[in-house]
Amino acid sequence: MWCRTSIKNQTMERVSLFALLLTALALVLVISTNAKSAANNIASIRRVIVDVDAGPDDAWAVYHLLETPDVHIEAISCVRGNTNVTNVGRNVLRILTAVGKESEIPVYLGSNERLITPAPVVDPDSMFFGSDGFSDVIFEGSHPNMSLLRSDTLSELYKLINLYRYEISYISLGPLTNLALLFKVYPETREWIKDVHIMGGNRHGVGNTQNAAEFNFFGDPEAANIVINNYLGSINILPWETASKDSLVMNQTWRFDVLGKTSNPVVQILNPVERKPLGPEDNWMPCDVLVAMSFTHPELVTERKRYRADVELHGWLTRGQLVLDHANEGTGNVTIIDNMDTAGVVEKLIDLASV
Ligand SMILES: *[C@@H]1O[C@H](CO)[C@@H](O)[C@H](O)[C@H]1NC(C)=O
Ligand SMILES: *[C@@H]1O[C@H](CO)[C@@H](O)[C@H](O)[C@H]1NC(C)=O
Ligand SMILES: *[C@@H]1O[C@H](CO)[C@@H](O)[C@H](O)[C@H]1NC(C)=O
Ligand SMILES: *[C@@H]1O[C@H](CO)[C@@H](O)[C@H](O)[C@H]1NC(C)=O
Ligand SMILES: [Ca+2]
Repeated sequence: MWCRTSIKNQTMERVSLFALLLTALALVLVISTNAKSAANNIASIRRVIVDVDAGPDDAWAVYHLLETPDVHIEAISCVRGNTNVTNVGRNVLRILTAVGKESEIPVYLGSNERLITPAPVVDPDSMFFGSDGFSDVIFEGSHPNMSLLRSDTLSELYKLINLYRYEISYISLGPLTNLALLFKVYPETREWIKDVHIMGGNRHGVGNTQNAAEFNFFGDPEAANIVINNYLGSINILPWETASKDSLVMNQTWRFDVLGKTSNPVVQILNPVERKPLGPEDNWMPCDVLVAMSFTHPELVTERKRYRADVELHGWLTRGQLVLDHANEGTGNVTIIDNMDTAGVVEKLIDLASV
């Protein structure tokens, strides 16, 4: 609203108008410099949602992402896999608490069951990482604060993906149930997620859970099928055959006497968890951290090929198998990571353990 003013007031107004202009100019300068540096920051920050069934290898992956300066973990979502979702949440909090980030990064409890068919009944104590996913190791000191675990999972993940459209990478290190649910409940997310990185599936039909199925894909075959058939961008998959390559598994001497000899609090937690399930001849396979590193340092990937891909749901012997269209190699939105630079991976692991 405009008011009438006296002549005296008009002089004063001119003076203050000049001051106002100067202030405005200064403000514009400040804002534009800030906006520029903010824009630089935004361009260099890589936002991720990490979906885990932790598992010590998930823990290594989360820790690597936490310690990578240009990566920001927007949320961690838990899914049943190595153990039930409550235990997964506890294991994630144990790692975050060890580095003082438990209040900084939201941890969501996701699905505790397959989408459609019931999972085969398994004795929890027969699981590779024990009934609690951390080899049932008894830890000294305080317990993680379980009240930090949140259950408004899908709606909160959707809010993040909507807020940062085309900016968030989704890194999936367990069964794909949460991401499949997200695609079905919030179909826009099929487009808005920047890219998807998956540990799971197989390249040559080599299984580790069934003859032809890998653990994470067999954990929820329908979910894997939904993700691969509905996502509109590109999917990077590090399959079981790559994770179990001789050049990418490490012997126990190296794992515990070299990598493990550190006061780093996360490595201190993971040492007993990883030692317990290994037999004398077994090697250490850090599957999930390979996926995390292929995301943070794509230059470590030395061999990759593109395919159209699908997941077998009906096979009598092959349910859960990742099936590649070999005849059309080089086209399709699924990139299979076939190999990584071992020396580079080892160097990054040593850097991480010595933080
Ligand atoms: C997970 O298993 C633990 C026992 O290991 C149990 O206390 C908890 O209630 C279970 N959570 C769910 C969601 O089944
Ligand atoms: C546990 O977390 C809840 C939720 O953030 C918080 O209110 C509570 O104070 C925490 N408890 C402890 C012992 O830190
Ligand atoms: C591959 O992704 C593009 C968008 O990046 C999409 O238009 C296309 O339909 C996808 N192709 C397949 C086979 O999913
Ligand atoms: C274990 O791996 C390290 C590093 O690759 C190697 O130097 C060492 O000889 C290996 N030890 C055994 C017992 O295989
Ligand atoms: Ca995992």
